[in-house]
Amino acid sequence: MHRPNLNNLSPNERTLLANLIQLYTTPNIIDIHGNAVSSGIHSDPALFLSFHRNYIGGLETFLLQQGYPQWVPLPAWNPVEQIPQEFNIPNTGPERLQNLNPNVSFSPEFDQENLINFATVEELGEALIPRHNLVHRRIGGVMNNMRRAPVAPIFWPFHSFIDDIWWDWQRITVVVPSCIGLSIVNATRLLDNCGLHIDMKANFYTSPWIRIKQQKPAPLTVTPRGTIVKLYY
Ligand SMILES: [Cu+2]
Repeated sequence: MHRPNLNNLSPNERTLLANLIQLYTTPNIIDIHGNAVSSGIHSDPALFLSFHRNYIGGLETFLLQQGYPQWVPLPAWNPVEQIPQEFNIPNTGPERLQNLNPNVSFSPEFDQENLINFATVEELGEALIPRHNLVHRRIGGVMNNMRRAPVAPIFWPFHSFIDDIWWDWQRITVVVPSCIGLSIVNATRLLDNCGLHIDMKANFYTSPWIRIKQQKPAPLTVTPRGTIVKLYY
């Protein structure tokens, strides 16, 4: 996790952050989400992640402009914890939040050490969407209105939390580049740059200029950083 926990901020800080979020969420900003929902982003796993990252990015730009770099990246709220009182917004009217304690855990499936079980960003997004939907439903009120959910300030730190899971996954995995046709020396350099290693033993007595014919894992496979790639020539 690289985003600070919303619940570790002081109550005053949370009040200020919630106010800034409300200042940012003009009808135009809400419409961006509404239109994205209409065009189906919640059923496209990869787009679901990238859309919300950009959407949060808009708020982060705003926070920087307003002079609050300490909240970039935006703090995250883990829905296994209570929604803090300062984020109980709206708390009146038909759109008010119904439940501050949705009590939805993303553990252990989405713990760092298990993220490697998701072979592609689509798999990760697909697994995240239903759990994410459950949080929206359990909070209720405007959070259960997919088009208008960003009206609730807690929407933003909640999506920060989801985004952090994706970020972790991106950090521990890498797409294996193709070394086919490269010399051993250039392949080593390329793999090094991606945080991958080369099986040296296989190539120890060979000229470093021999060209690679085959590799394992195959090009474009998602694999943990630090994986040893075997090259054949
Ligand atoms: Cu959402």
